[in-house]
Amino acid sequence: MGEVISLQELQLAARNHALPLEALRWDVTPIGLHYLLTHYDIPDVDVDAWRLEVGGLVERPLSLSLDDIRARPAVETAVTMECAGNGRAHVEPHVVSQPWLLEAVGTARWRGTPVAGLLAEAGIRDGAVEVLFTGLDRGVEGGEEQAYARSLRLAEVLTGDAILAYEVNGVSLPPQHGYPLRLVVPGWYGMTSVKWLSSISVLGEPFDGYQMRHSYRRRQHEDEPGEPIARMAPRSLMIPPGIPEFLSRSRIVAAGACKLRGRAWTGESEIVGVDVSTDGGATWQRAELDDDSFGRWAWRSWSFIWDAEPGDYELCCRARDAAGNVQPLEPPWNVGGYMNNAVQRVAVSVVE
Ligand SMILES: Nc1nc2c(c(=O)[nH]1)N[C@H]1C(S)=C(S)[C@@H](COP(=O)(O)O)O[C@H]1N2
Ligand SMILES: [Mo]
Repeated sequence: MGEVISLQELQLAARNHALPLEALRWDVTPIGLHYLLTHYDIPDVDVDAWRLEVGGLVERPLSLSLDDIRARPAVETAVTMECAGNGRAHVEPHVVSQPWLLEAVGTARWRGTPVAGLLAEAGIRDGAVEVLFTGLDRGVEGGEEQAYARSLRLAEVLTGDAILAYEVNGVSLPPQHGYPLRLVVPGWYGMTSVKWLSSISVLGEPFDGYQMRHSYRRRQHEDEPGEPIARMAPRSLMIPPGIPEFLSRSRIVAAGACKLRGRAWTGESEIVGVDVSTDGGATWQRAELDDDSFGRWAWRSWSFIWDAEPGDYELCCRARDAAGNVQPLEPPWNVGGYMNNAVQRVAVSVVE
């Protein structure tokens, strides 16, 4: 941990907190412990005046109050959400932005109405290719004043499980998570799930706003277009065992059988296994993967019994998916420091 983080990065980190790793113990993250990422300010919303405008290439434009949306067919989905910048502070050379280490993730039960149903009611017109979701929050980024806005391919919206959520874990959305209404796109990195939604617009051309054209692309040089970031790559995390040393957060564990527990997720295919290493990734053993009990879009729990003998160790875990992807040992680099799913490393001293 020798990298230098600036006061500007600390300012971002203080506003946008991560999941304390011990909170991996809950299947559904208590909402105050779910990670948070807000590019600009949390907007001040007068819910009586607020409307969701649905327009663009539709037969019947809609203007809906929160009560109108709450009266629609409802679904509740447990969704693991992760920021695309998770892991950024570990990439070299250093990328300046929100300096996530590895815990920008959480799982929540989002309740709302399916986006596909709302669009079917509005009626999609010929020539539609994308759906644009715009938030109420405004700021300046890359020199451009903008409202936070992201688009999705029409087919993705019509065939996917995206919802317009007004509740999380059984309560109204808290201000920081998008009150009164947000988009939640299961399986995708968090930037897709636009908070404080104000409008949905069906477009005949791909949207080229800042958050699509410039941010959230994987590229090796500033001047190349790169690949848009979409679904979450496979990743696993463990609850650090034992107790922490205050400053380094390295762990002290009593010798004997130690049950390691964690979570694994992906937005691309399916997690098929998790491996654990006690020697920094030189050798691996299979962990026990639990049954997927809270749905297709939520993380899976895993455990591993470690016979801990006195000494110093570096624990690692790695997830494998059905397509044969496995978490790398070293952080991949790109301009934005996105999608770093390199294995977690936990320094542990085992004592008698
Ligand atoms: N309107 C708006 N939506 C937004 C953002 C934002 O800054 N403004 N941040 C995005 C990013 S980058 C992430 S990772 C997720 C974080 O959601 P959370 O804060 O509810 O965890 O929200 C996304 N939706
Ligand atoms: Mo993010």
